[in-house]
Amino acid sequence: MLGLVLLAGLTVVALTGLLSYAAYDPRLPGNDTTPGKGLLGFYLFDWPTSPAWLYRVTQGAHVILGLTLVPVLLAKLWSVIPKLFDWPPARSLAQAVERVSLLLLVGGAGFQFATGILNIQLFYVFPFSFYPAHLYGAWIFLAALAVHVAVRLPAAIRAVRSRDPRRELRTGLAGTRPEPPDPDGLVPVDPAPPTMSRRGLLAFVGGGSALMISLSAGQTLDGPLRRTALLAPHGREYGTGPNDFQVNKTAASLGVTEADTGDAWRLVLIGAGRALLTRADLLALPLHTYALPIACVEGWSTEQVWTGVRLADLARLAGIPPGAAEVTARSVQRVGYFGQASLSAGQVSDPRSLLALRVNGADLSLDHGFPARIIVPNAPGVHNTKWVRELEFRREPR
Ligand SMILES: Nc1nc2c(c(=O)[nH]1)N[C@H]1C(S)=C(S)[C@@H](COP(=O)(O)O)O[C@H]1N2
Ligand SMILES: [Mo]
Repeated sequence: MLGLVLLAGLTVVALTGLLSYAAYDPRLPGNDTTPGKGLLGFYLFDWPTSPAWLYRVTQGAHVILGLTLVPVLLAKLWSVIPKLFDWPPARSLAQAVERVSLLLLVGGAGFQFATGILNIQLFYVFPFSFYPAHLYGAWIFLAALAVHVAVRLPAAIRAVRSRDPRRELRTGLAGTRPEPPDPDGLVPVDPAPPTMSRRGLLAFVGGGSALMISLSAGQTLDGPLRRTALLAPHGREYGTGPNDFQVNKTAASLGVTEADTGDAWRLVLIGAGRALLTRADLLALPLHTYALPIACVEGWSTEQVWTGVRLADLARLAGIPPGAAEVTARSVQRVGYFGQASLSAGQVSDPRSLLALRVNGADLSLDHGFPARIIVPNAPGVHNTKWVRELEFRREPR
């Protein structure tokens, strides 16, 4: 039963994770956090701009569901612990193959959960980059999972069918009997009397999972529910000002100063030619306002009302027709990661894609990217570059 829950849940976690990698658009210059991906990029596609909330849903599901499955995974490992240390390790070639796959399955699950949780908790303690490690780990785990499912699914279905769930839920500790010995040897040969009923185990694990959902979902749903997100590493309460919503990296933490962003700031617009624009020049262009979410890979998200110049208008100004133009946005930021991101022609030509100058009716605060930042519908948060210094438009290679 635990295995079947994990199979369903991890399938969704894996699919949303692979979608997240596609959302990063690693084929565009500078976006590839995993240059050595090789064949693993076979499924990449142009990440759409509609619906605007899609990445919010897929990445929220990835993170919340991952946390929710932690109690299930721990219970599953607990239930097979004696088998993990079986000796001799293999009695036949088939068994040797299965045990190697189990090593990759258990190790892979442990690695994926550990790196994912450390990353969303902002503990960057690993001596390697999260993005490639989590991607390679995913494929190793999925390959081992495929072997495991092929070998074990019939037994799992037989085991679930062998019991009437309603009757099981009515059986307390006194009526709980050990499993009869099984050919796989997962059942102890000489079990001690049970200390917990099966329904007790399910309630314990299910309760743990419910707790994980209730402590994490608030940061994806946002609004008043954000206060319930006790597992969120960022603040749980916003102020009431127009710029009072979650900040990922502050200007100070990246060494972005008033000098970089004050009166001397110019937007360098590169395309057929090269032009410099002041913030006043940008404010004099046609401005548009849209409510769009920021949805971070870490699972948190928040919708705000942005005002700015359409990227499509800036492409035209740069002399490249929108629809054929992709862009690389570079920040004034000199240290840290994520100081630049490239956007596809589809993203540039969406009328809701902005170089935002204002949010919720006020000028952007320095922490939210003043004087100008990118905001694109359905893009992962990391592509909404703050403190933009340069927009380089070029014809999409075809
Ligand atoms: N220059 C720059 N832009 C950046 C980042 C950064 O580190 N540097 N972080 C990105 C990430 S990961 C996210 S989720 C969003 C968050 O935007 P916010 O801090 O305004 O909420 O900004 C993006 N823009
Ligand atoms: Mo992010």
